[in-house]
Amino acid sequence: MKIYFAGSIRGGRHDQRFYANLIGFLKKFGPVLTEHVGAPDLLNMGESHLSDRDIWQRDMDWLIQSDVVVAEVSTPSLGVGYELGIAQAQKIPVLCLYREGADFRLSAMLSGNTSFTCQTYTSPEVAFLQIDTFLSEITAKK
Ligand code: 6K6
Repeated sequence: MKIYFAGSIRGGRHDQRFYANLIGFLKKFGPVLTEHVGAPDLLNMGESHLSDRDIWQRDMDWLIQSDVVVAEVSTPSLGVGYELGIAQAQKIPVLCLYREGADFRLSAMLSGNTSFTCQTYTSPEVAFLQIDTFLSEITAKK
């Protein structure tokens, strides 16, 4: 199962360490194509060796070949919202994880979207359990 993990980059990196934890957990289920989203050195400046056009092309190639998208959506990000719209158009199952008490309210475009599974978590363990449940259901349907 190819997994596309989406998390904020230019939207803000304060959840980066948790993204890395989530990616580590997701790797038990299959390759995570976007492992760099959890990298501590990505910072807000970007991957300097790639142009924005190269980044977009690479990410779109990965997104359309992925079997599932898992997004951490506590930090609002234009890029993550865009990726989720593409995933919906491609009929790729999407799990959105939102931290209870996050600084921003989750967009109704995600929480009100019946094509997405949106879960609120209170601890990393709860988020892991939600991932486990979601991916097991996807696997069972195949
Ligand atoms: C890194 C840091 C700043 O700019 C970058 C460029 N590098 C990116 N590398 C890989 N994926 C990216 C990059 N920028 C955006 N994305 C994709 O959009 C990721 O898959 C994230 O899920 C999402 C983040 O979007 P923004 O709007 O928060 O940057």
